[in-house]
Amino acid sequence: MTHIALSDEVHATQVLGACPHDCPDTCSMLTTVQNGVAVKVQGNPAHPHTDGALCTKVSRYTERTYHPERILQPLKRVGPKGAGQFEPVSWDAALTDIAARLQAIAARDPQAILPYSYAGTMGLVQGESIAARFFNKLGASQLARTICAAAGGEGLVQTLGGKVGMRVEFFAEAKLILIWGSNSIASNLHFWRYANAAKRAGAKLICIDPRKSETADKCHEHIALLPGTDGALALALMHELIQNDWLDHDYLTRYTLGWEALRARALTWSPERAAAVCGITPEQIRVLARDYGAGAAASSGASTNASAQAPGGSPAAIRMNYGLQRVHGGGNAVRLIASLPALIGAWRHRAGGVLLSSSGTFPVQKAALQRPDLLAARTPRTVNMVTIGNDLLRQSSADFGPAIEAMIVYNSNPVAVAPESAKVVQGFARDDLFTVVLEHFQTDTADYADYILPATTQLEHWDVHSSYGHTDALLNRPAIAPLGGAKPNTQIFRELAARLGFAEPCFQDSDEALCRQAFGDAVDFEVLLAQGFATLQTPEAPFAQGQFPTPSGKCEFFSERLAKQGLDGLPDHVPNHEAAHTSGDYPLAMISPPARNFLNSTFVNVKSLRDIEGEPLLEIHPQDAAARGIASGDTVRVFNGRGSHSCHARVSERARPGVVNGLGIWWRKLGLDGTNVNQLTSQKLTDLGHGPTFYDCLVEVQRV
Ligand SMILES: Nc1nc2c(c(=O)[nH]1)N[C@H]1C(S)=C(S)[C@@H](COP(=O)(O)OP(=O)(O)OC[C@H]3O[C@@H](n4cnc5c(=O)[nH]c(N)nc54)[C@H](O)[C@@H]3O)O[C@H]1N2
Ligand SMILES: Nc1nc2c(c(=O)[nH]1)N[C@H]1C(S)=C(S)[C@@H](COP(=O)(O)OP(=O)(O)OC[C@H]3O[C@@H](n4cnc5c(=O)[nH]c(N)nc54)[C@H](O)[C@@H]3O)O[C@H]1N2
Ligand SMILES: [Mo]
Repeated sequence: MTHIALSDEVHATQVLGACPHDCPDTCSMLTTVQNGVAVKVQGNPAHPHTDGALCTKVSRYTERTYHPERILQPLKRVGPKGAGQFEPVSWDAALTDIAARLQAIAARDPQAILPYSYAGTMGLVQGESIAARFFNKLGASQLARTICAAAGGEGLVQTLGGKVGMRVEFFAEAKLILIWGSNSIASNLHFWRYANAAKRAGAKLICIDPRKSETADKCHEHIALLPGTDGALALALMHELIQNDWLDHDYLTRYTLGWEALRARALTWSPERAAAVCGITPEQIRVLARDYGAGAAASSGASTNASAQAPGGSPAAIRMNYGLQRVHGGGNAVRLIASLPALIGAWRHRAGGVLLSSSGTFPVQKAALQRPDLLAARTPRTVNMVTIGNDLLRQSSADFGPAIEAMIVYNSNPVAVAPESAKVVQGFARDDLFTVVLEHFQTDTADYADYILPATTQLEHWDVHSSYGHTDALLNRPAIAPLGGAKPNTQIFRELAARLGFAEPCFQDSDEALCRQAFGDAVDFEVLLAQGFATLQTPEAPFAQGQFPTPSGKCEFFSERLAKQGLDGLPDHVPNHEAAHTSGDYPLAMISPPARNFLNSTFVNVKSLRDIEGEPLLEIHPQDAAARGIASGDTVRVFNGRGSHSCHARVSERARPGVVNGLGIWWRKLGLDGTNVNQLTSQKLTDLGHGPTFYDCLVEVQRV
């Protein structure tokens, strides 16, 4: 904490914090506090990845924190479920009643209680620490937290051995960057800085994305493939690398597993075959392969002594993001793309390789934070958060276990973000479901709560953060006292634990103590206290000489672990559940990627940001619009067998023919007809990891 004298009268303090949001950038934040009021948040100039700049939305964090609609006292439902009618109650009355209700259910079967949380805050303390201890001690159902990254994460684990990859700062030295399934300018702005530096130094940037995004605008080339066809594209790239011998044979021999089998499969994927699947031209694939293979082969080739730094080399780097794995074959697609750098030996350079997530680099002491030992001998069932729509509607059965009777929601807004909203809403509307929502605002989910409990924001509590886009740990100190009656998630679960008679001392751990437990001795807490961040010591080119954290230590093209599960050990192109052009009724593929000024459904209620986004829109290509008599600004109905969602059309070449883009994730109640895009998405799962398939969704569009 530093004290700065603004004038003789006003004394301001600057408090070091961390942006809590679900974004790869995990910025270091500086909050200026005057007389106990946070007046400004800004990026910490001393943190290299943040470089003194926050994104537009988080710059408005004080507007969000002091929002007149912040929930600052416990609320109890007085109207019908979903009507959003509540009256204030005391903390004591709320917690006593909640504890009694949970105790009564737990006495029959604690698995009828389900926690539902995701990454409203990415903090390790306000996320799964005391909360996890509480649900473990209770013996509640476990939640599979799959809604974002499960398929891609599993793809990385099976191929590279973990959620690991290039260090983000070295993208600045790459000569070729493939930005694959990522709108970096919108969702990974601080990576874009490095990509832009590379571009200024002469690197070529290629964007692979069905949508002509803001990022595609700024790249040299844009390959607008159909959603869910990335695996086919990667296989055809391999085909070309093989045919032209743009391969690092030495790297393949020493550091990979299953090359012969992968080679044989790739040779069945000619550019012509893949182009027909991807909805692009064979020539686009050939040019991409030449850029990727020929440039890199020129520098590393089959040489055995290429150094990790490779001065003068032409390292090729791939920035994948999670956009490409929200389809049936997302896991396999990530496996194939993560395999590419090994073919050309790109890993030999620190500026070569691939990055999807760096989160596996962090030494998070999960067991210390979450205390699975509190389960004792019990092994509760696991419920997948993606299928909450179906699961809330399931009866007790031998197969499923007890019907869900209570949900405790924190750090998440499932009514807006989970797929197939009609079912999610029907489930949350059940009169026999007891729902508690810990929130800052009366979200779509909070509308269905029996109790809403006011939670603190990042300015009001302690936390520590890992990152999935860089390799620095961060600390967040509270800048201001909790507003009104708000309490940190941790404190709410401590008080519930006390009322349920949970006597273990771990329920008394303070937030600061939890911050210290999160990384154990692996991160120097004094450094975190002093500068707000601590850089992990990791190799510059982690896989220059193999050493992948897989069972074999090699890049596993073939995964024995998958084969043992009865799956294909070798990655392949897995077509969408709802492949475009196959269904007469719903001929358009809809994707619903993030809007730049929202963070999932967070910030949608911040007026200044909503004003920038305008209103829920569907981007549709001029051809598809003309065929339906649709003009920009028309109200359209987007529909399929799961539901219907109305919004305004934007006729735009940002959409490719055959694909419409419904940028998300709006609050349902702020939409035209009380729905959002998830009214249309399905609960079908991915090939690996049991993840969601938000972008594997066929629709039809009609002018209203
Ligand atoms: N401003 C902002 N930033 C965010 C978020 C947000 O909502 N708003 N969300 C955060 C979250 S939760 C996450 S998980 C991260 C990463 O979140 P991601 O969703 O990966 O975010 P993007 O980087 O925008 O990548 C999505 C891109 O993938 C494209 N895409 C869709 N389908 C396909 C496909 O089949 N193939 C390919 N190649 N591309 C496809 C979309 O058009 C879009 O441009 O971003 C985080 N950052
Ligand atoms: N159609 C479609 N659906 C999608 C996606 C998509 O691209 N398209 N993206 C998916 C992805 S990648 C993700 S990650 C999920 C995101 O889904 P969620 O993780 O549910 O994310 P948010 O919608 O941002 O909701 C987080 C909520 O947590 C609250 N919150 C924040 N901090 C705290 C805190 O400290 N305490 C408490 N109690 N609450 C807090 C916020 O106010 C907010 O309402 O959505 C998924 N849904
Ligand atoms: Mo996400």
